Amino acid sequence: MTELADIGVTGLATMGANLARNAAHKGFRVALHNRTNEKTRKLVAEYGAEGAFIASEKLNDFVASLAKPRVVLIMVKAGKPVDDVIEELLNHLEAGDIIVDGGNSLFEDTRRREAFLSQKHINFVGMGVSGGEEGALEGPSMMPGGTRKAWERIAPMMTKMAAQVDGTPCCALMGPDGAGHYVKMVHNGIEYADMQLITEAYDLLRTVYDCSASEIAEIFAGWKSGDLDSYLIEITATVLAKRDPQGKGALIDQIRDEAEQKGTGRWTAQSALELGVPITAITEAVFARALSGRPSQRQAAEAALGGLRQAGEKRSAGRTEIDKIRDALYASKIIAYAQGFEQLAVASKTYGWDLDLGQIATIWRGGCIIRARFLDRIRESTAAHPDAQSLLLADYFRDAVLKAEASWRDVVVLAVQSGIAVPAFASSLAYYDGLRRARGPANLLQGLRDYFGAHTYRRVDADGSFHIRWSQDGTEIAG
Ligand code: NBP
Repeated sequence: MTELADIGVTGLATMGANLARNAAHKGFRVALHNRTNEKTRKLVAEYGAEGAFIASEKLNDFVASLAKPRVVLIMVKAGKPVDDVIEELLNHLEAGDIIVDGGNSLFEDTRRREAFLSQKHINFVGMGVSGGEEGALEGPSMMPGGTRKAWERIAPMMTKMAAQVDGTPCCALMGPDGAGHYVKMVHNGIEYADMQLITEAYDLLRTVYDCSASEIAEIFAGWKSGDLDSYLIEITATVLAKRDPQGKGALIDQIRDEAEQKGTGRWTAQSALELGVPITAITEAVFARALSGRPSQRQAAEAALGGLRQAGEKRSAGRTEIDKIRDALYASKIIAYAQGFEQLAVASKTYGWDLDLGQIATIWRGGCIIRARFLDRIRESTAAHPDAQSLLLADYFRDAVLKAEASWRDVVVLAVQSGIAVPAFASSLAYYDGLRRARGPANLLQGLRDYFGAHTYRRVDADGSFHIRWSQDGTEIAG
């Protein structure tokens, strides 16, 4: 009799196929299934020799080929397809089996599925996977959420399949139910902000200064050897240096300026609004993509309102100007990450997940799209200041933003004067300035709210709520 498989993967598009191959490369016996058979056949034909695969055309055969308690990794399109697959699997699985959803599912769906499946004594793990096609094959960052018992069963496989940094796997149990998918969602939100910031730095160098795409590629390549060292900075240099295969100069100039999105950035912003966490950089990045996706409106506006506001010749960028943009990028990036980590902390309390922020920084150091040297600093800072109310209050980040602050302001002023939109740079700076004010201007908001809605206000010199009888005698009464 054929030996049973250690893990089964159903859904063999880009991510599922590569994760299945990854598991096989690590010595696990992998059962394969896809709704339609072509993908399964193709995978076996092209890569069947890479490891021990057991392919099945029917779901019942696929489930029967798994060792108990069975581990089924679902890698299908997020949303209804996941529910469809779960429903079908339930006809074949038994108590104690484990379903892992490795797609980009909404954490609320994961919470719902976990509650439903636990009633049926099936363990459900919602696992965020980051790293794209290459990461899935070579070693992604994986963020599972579920019960400890289910984690213990899958951990030997997942920790081997994950990227490794300094001998530590980029995979750890995040917490129960939706915790893993939530962490992955915020990862993607931070990725949106990081990419938007990079795009704004590129725009300034390209549009305000007279830098060519290849010159900017070199500038980004240079930044890789400093604090900004990251995968996204590295691939920015590569993309900007790429020549058009159709022979029309830099490829970047032939790519339409309309960004697409699949929804995880928007979900991050929606959740932050629900939780009341100010994540300005991520939200502005989502809006910037939305604005980019309205080309005809932008063309009409440029014709009606005029484009750039630059006076005279383009400037040339020397070392000082380039360094200032680098500093603005770094400071804004610190804000984006501080905001993302604050969102994780608030969600953790709200949903009772007990997220370990240092551990999250640790598993994001490799395999995923936002992997960066910077995450080591976050890991160290959360360990040194476990109770800090913001990453910005940890010594390293406080010193880094203070050092960059003057350049950051200069760059935002330059952008504003030039008519260049830098929503993530500027909103990060606005957040920083708002955060630094122990007493801000919201006293006026409260006064106005009390005037039109009798919403009351609190005084700086007394406890309790108060209200002014605005339309009567103007006296103050306890609210
Ligand atoms: P897709 O998201 O493109 O999904 C295609 C797969 O879903 C195919 O195997 C398809 O089967 C299957 N499927 C669909 Br669509 N509806 C189904 C249904 N009702 N029942 C059963 N199977 C169904 O694949 P992907 O790009 O590999 O991504 C998989 C997951 O990983 C997604 O949640 C994605 O968001 C996430 N993710 C993707 C990346 C990336 O870089 N692509 C990175 C990280 C996470 P078929 O072949 O029969 O049509």
